[in-house]
Amino acid sequence: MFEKVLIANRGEIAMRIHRACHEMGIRTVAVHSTADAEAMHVRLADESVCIGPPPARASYLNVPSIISACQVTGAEAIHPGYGFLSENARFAEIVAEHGFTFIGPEPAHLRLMGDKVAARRAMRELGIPLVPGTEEAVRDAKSARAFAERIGYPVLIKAACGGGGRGMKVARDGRELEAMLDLAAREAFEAFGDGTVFLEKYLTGPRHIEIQVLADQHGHVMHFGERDCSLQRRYQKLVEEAPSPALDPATRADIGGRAAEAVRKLGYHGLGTLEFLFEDGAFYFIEMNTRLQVEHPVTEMITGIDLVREQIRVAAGVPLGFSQGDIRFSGHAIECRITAEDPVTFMPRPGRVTDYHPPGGLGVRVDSALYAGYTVPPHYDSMVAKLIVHGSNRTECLMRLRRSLEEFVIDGIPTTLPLHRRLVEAPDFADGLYDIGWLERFVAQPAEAAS
Ligand code: MV4
Repeated sequence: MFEKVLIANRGEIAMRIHRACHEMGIRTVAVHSTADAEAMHVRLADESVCIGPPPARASYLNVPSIISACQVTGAEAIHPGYGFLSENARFAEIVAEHGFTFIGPEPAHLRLMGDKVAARRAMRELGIPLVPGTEEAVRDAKSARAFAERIGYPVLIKAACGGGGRGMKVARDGRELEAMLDLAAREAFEAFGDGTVFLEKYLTGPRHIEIQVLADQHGHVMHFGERDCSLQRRYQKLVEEAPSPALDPATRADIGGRAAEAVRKLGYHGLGTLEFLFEDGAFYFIEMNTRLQVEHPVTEMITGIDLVREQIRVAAGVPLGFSQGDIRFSGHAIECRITAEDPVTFMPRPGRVTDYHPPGGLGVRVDSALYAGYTVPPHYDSMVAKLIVHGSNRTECLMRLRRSLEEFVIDGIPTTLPLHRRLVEAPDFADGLYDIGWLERFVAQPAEAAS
């Protein structure tokens, strides 16, 4: 096992990784920008290195600085967390070229899943169901139109290098499709340096359900069931839960088993998530995430397994110490992402936290790097805390969530806590009756009119 790990991230996820490391007897190195000198992840780590000025490009994405920090501190491995360099194949290669271990999959798998056309091809060949769509990139408007006529409108134009909703456009007929293809390609080129686009049938009211998988370097793969991440707004998830209110145990075992088998055949190592759209009882693969995800705690809460510890162990080459049959799903978990934003306009509102009192008690977990007196810097993501609640069933989980949101105090900056408090009172949420469009409609309602 590693003796020292460098954590190439900040905030709650840097603390989450530190906690896993210390339980395993691994010492930690924090890296930070000048804006984060007072950050909790820096205070908690055994050592810290300043890697640059506030903009992420100059610090948390500064590869030479991060590699140097590894060299001067003698860390053996780098955990990239999520965002930043976590899915950057070139970074993973550079880490390996310098003799360090990247805690994540092989560069080839990062590259494969970063290309959505290639990812679709790989999954199709492995028998994973896909949204009907082009097998190759779109070459010209004429063939695109011919293809769209076959699968039927509306269709979505997606960027091959996109993901997370960036660079998507809906076309309702042939005229719209022709008008939007060039624009989509130009936007994709500007955003990702690659203008490759492809088409998919546009599903209008699906749920977003993802399967957590873990693979070691010895051919063992398992799944940890699903997370329902349908409660999103502008591609930002607000609430996630496990299990999904829409799945039964047989469906879970079936899609989970197929996802794990596909990942085994790919020769993939590490943690991974297969994202699906789920509509009318059918799954359609859209993307695979090759990193630890923000919402991993809901899976930890219902399985009792420390996914970060397992991720570090498999990166070190340790065989998995348990198999699929050992995984027991117990109860229900819900995560609320709390951001430093105006709860109505969602504009980021960084600033100084004057009071901070997280909730506690049985089944309540708060992953956050906040403390009273901390100033949330304006340079990074606005998520300041994750509240994760577990109950023996969904009803108990909801009761506990309502009570925890009541207790939670973050003063000095506006946060989305009031929105979450309103959300837990919504009958549709209580009944688990929502799709990916539900939250957008909910936040558009005035507070008093909310049902
Ligand atoms: C789709 C879709 C409908 N049909 N693909 C958005 C994020 C990116 N990962 C894929 N996304 C979507 N792909 C087809 N063929 C609708 C979405 C989508 C969405 C997906 C998951 C969660 C929330 C969403 C919100 C809007 C659109």
